[in-house]
Amino acid sequence: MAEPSDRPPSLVALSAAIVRGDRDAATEATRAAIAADEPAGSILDAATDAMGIVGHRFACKEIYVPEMLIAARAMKASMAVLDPMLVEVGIDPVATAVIGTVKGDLHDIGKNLVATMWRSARLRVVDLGADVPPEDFAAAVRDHGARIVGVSALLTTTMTGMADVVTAVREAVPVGLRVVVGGAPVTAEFAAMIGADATAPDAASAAALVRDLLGTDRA
Ligand code: B1M
Repeated sequence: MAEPSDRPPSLVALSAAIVRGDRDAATEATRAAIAADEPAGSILDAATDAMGIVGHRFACKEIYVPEMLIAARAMKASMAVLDPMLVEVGIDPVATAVIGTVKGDLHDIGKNLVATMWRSARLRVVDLGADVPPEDFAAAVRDHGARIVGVSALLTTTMTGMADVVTAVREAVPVGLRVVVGGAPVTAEFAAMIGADATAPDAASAAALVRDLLGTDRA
């Protein structure tokens, strides 16, 4: 991965646009990066790093929630342009996955990236959105015949709610359902403690993980 200082101009422009929350400039820079044949992974890295800078500034009280929100909108605008590059449309999905962000948690950018990477891994993905109560996860895995359920959390205060999701989905589908949890505060120890099957640190690893869990080449 290129160090931020070595990045080509379109990716530097993309990061800067996201950090200052300029949606139009973020869209434009993403298009420029694609036109310049930058790999999708590099574009994703530049955008994700920008959100890291935003988080750091928030933690240092240099910016507040409204600025974080407009940065998130700029990131989403960029991802909307990048999405088709990340998703290789699978003709025959190998399985269905349900994904959502845990109750009380509004962070959905990372979850959306995982959903995109899972689609690229030939899963049919039912995205429940953010702030999803355990019973909605349970109903969705049952109704859609899901083999994978993904639960995301970004807050230390909401990650504990993942345990309730694990309980609820295992009651709904006692056999054959694989539970994947993730998000910045989630560790392998925590995942094991709440009875999840696995965790992944980022969206690309989450796609590799489902390949392993489902035992498929491309899934
Ligand atoms: Co908030 N926020 N936020 N925020 N926010 C963080 C998470 C924080 C670390 C910022 C900070 O203090 N430095 C901090 C959490 C501290 C903590 O709990 N330890 C924080 C806080 C405190 C809050 C509020 C409480 C602030 C307040 O109101 N005072 C509040 C909570 C609201 C709520 O949820 N109830 C809040 C609100 C918001 C916004 C709504 C303004 C906005 C979210 C908008 C949105 O998502 N639509 C926001 C944002 C943007 C952030 C930061 C800046 C960026 C998050 C992000 O999108 N990152 C974040 C700081 C940071 O992350 N450095 C911060 C980019 C994204 C690609 O990464 O989401 O980590 P990430 O996803 C990765 C991996 O984690 C992983 O793969 C993804 C892609 O590679 N992954 C999975 C994620 N889910 C996965 C699931 C998997 C597997 C992997 O399997 C299923």
